[in-house]
Amino acid sequence: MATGYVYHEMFGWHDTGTSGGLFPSDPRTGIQPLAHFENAETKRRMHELIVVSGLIDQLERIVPRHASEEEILRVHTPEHLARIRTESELPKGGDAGDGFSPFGRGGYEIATLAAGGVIAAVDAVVSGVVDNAYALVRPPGHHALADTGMGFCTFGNIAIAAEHARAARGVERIAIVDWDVHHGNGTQAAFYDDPDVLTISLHQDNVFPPASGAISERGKGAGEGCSINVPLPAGTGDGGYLHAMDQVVVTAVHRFHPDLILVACGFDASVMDPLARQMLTSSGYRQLTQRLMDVAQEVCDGRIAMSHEGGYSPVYVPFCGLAVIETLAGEKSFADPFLPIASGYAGHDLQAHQKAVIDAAALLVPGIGA
Ligand code: 3YP
Ligand code: ZN
Repeated sequence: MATGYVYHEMFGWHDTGTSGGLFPSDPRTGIQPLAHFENAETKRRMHELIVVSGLIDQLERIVPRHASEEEILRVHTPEHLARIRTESELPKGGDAGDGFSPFGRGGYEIATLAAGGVIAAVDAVVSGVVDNAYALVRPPGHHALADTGMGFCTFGNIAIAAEHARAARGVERIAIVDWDVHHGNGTQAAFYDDPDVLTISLHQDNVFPPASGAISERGKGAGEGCSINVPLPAGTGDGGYLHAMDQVVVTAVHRFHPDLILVACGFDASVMDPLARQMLTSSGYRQLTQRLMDVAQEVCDGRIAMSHEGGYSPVYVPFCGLAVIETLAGEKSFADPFLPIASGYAGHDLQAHQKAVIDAAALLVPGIGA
């Protein structure tokens, strides 16, 4: 079993600057400068733990490349690409679209390396060079829409990689599972009317984007039934997430029978995250990954490529990331030192109000391809 791994130091150079966490700092309104939430450290520290733990020696290193204009334009408008490219030339860079998503000078090239890094991971999986792969990239991608970036995302890395798999590698059916705590609206929008791409987003109910990711968003036209949303209540822990995985994701993937599974892997559903209120532990992430691998083995010869999205706890993301990649690779190294505390929180077992949402989402599964 071989697991591919994409990382490049350049991803740490994506410069979101100082801000009041989310907003541009402004002393006149009391917003003191600090690092932007989406700064290099969570991801850089995850990479360094992968190296220091020795896991790196068990992985197939995949070198990222830049996505081409043609590849980006399969998902984005020429105007969006041109605007990012133009702002990238400015001395202080620009913003991907919503004012929350700053990038520094040269940010265009880092964003194309992120999208191309996910493409490289997908190529390695589809060609059989590796069994599965993890792309640890920045900036993230799942919020980006055809004509704008948003929510820290510049280009839709996963959507671009999925389109590449179909256009250049002959892959026909793709399931995209998004367990970032925020709704994967951009990925969903890219394939909303497409019956050959199933998108499933598990997210905290109504966090970001506002009013996005309701259970009623189910796809349209030929793609009706092929978008599934599971808006989990705040406070959902390992038990609730595993129930959603078993009742919705695994059954949906079985029914859809994809040739490839892509994962928008955010670690902001972790119990330590400052931007959301879910309770996943590294053990939860480990089990989610294992269950997805089991269904992937049944339907698509185990082909899974994951792409890093959010996750803002610089101390905990590395251990959650290690758990996911160890599982992909069938390895085990350092124990998560936080686990005794994190798994001791009350409420990890499935709660009735969580089950109600998950059971409602499970009713959508027979609508896939119906
Ligand atoms: C974007 C602005 C407020 C919340 C933030 C979410 C970014 C993220 O992790 N998306 O997956
Ligand atoms: Zn997120």
